[in-house]
Amino acid sequence: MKNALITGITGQDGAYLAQWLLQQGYRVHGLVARRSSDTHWRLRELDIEGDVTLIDGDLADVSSLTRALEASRASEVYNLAAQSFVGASWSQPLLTAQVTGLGVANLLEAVRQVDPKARFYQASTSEMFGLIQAERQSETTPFYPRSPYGVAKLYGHWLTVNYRESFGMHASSGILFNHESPLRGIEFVTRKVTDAVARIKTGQQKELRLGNIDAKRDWGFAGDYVKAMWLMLQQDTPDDYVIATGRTTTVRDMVEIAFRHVGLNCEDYVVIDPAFFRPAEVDVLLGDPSKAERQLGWKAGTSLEELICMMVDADLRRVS
Ligand code: NAP
Ligand code: F7E
Repeated sequence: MKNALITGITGQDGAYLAQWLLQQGYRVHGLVARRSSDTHWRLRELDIEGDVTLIDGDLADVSSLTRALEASRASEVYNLAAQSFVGASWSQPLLTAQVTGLGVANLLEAVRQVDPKARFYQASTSEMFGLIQAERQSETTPFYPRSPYGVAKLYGHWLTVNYRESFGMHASSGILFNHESPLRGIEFVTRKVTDAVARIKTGQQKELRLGNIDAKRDWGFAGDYVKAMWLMLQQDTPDDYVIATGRTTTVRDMVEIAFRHVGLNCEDYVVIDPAFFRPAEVDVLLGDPSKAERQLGWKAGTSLEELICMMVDADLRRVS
């Protein structure tokens, strides 16, 4: 039986990845940062809280990472922990640098010391493309991050490449485009929208305040994307892969899909609020996942319409 360690197991991707690895027969360990209130709701929703071993630790504390690696005896390490909300990275740039950026150095160093043969996955992001340098972004497109989050992730990405090249580590980086699910955090735009649609439909909310609805994103389903992470670590050779659907849609159109699903017209409820605009925006993202299709045999399997309807239905169940 293989052991895996997931940092960020209480997050959206961590929960789905834990579920997937359990289904593959792994013993799953998760690093959990101390919080004053409970953060295990996603593990409970997937009904796997009792099936995983949780280990206290923080990406900012390298001694806790060393202990977690020793305790878990992990042969596969998935680094999903991060301050992952782009909006918050302007108000907390140093924390974002420390966790999302330097945290990767802490974990790579801990892996190198405890078991340099362990396979390592880094959660890189399409935010690194930022001000896009090509219409479709692939593994060879130059980066131009537009937020402190994107900058921190770029450091983690290049450090992963560097540890692979310097020390021969099996370290891979998934450049994942936006992926969503009913387990998405409420601050991200898709879940903010689907939660609001459910509340408006049931008379618990009157309006939905949004920022730049002209932004375009390549949105997929998180449940599909975690399988790509696992596939990367099953390859003989470590590498970097873009994971995306290859379709881009405006926030405006995504909002329309959500309202239409419950028979409402979004124009009656959406209010544009400057408070939700960002100091610098990523206007459009569109991934080219052909390398992942070719080498991993991975392809996105859920359309945006299916995804948004799945999220609205889940939020309707929650608020009813
Ligand atoms: P998420 O839901 O925000 O989860 C982040 C996880 O990191 C949570 O479990 C959080 O714990 C944990 N964490 C935060 N600070 C930590 C610290 N100092 N030490 C240890 N754990 C800490 O993010 P996600 O959507 O699942 O994304 C997973 C990873 O993929 C992130 O690295 C994200 O940046 C990256 N990514 C996401 C997307 C996307 O569209 N979802 C796309 C590309 C890349 P708490 O629950 O206790 O806060
Ligand atoms: O914003 C616009 C906003 O916060 C999407 C993270 O998982 O994906 C995510 O980052 C777009 C942006 O995600 C609101 O300006 C308009 O253009 O859902 P989001 P994100 O910033 O793309 C990447 C790949 C990651 O790696 C990140 O970790 O929607 N937008 N109005 C809004 N966004 C929010 N949050 N709230 C609004 O009211």
